[in-house]
Amino acid sequence: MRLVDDRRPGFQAELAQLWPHTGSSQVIGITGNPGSGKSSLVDLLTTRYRALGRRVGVLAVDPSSPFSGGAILGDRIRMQHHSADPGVFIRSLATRGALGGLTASTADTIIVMEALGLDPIIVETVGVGQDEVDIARVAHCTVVVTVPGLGDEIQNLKAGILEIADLFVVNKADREGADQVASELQQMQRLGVAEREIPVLLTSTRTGAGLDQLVEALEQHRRDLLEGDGWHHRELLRAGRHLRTLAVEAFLQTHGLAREDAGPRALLEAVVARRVDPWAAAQTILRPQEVLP
Ligand SMILES: Nc1nc2c(ncn2[C@@H]2O[C@H](COP(=O)(O)OP(=O)(O)O)[C@@H](O)[C@H]2O)c(=O)[nH]1
Ligand SMILES: [Mg+2]
Repeated sequence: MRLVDDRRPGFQAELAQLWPHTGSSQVIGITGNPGSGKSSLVDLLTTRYRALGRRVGVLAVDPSSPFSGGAILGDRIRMQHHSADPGVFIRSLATRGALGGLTASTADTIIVMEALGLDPIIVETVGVGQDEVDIARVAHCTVVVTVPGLGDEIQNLKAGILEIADLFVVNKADREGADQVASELQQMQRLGVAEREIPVLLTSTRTGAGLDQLVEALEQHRRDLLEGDGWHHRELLRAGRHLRTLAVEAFLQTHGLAREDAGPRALLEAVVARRVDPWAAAQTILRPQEVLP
């Protein structure tokens, strides 16, 4: 696992060995605004899946703050009571993708978890930016968490969220206004020309309300996908995204562009001095045999 985390030499060969033994675990993505209760939900979901005898993988994608780095302390403490449980495997990953969004190592770590027989594998995203859309290309089921009391709740749901949501969860249902948010989510779907109905569930991690229903909805979603060609379709999307991130990662690495501020120095100097335009510079990287003007 460490080998993959740190992308040490040889990790690809290790993963390649595991690959034939993967492909049946359900990957659940949990996204939504910071503070909406994603980590609390993951915690309670883990407890419920354990009660069903399932071995669970939890992957928390942390914001890679240059200041704090690493994992969020609160989440660490929260998941601590699972850490003594050999049936629960917890991993934190930084979002260190050069292009934003989830890194290739997210998918790689999931593969290791699958090979360990963990099912489901729950991925909690930071809930901001590109990784929110990205998660739908990583998960078989994407859960979008929202809460009452944000003001124009539904308007606040970012564009594109309807396309990625497989389940809506209105968490903090112990608070006022949760029913309102839920019915707005349902109404919004009626207005749109939804090709499928996205279930809306109310949960409270304070009282535990709705958690059994959430597990059942997740199980139902898996059954639905497996019944038709949905599972296969998701697998194709997932493979496409994984290949893309791997290819981009390798390309950036090869051309010294992996770091945000990096690039071939002479080329950068030429761009900054306006001797070369960025479009031509990009072409130069793609076709290094062409000489700089
Ligand atoms: N009232 C209430 N508070 C909650 C609920 N779920 C989470 N919280 C609180 O909301 C805060 C953020 O929760 P957290 O799980 O860290 O959210 P995340 O940032 O989305 O992972 C914490 O203080 C939780 O105790 C809930 O169902 N009801
Ligand atoms: Mg969290």
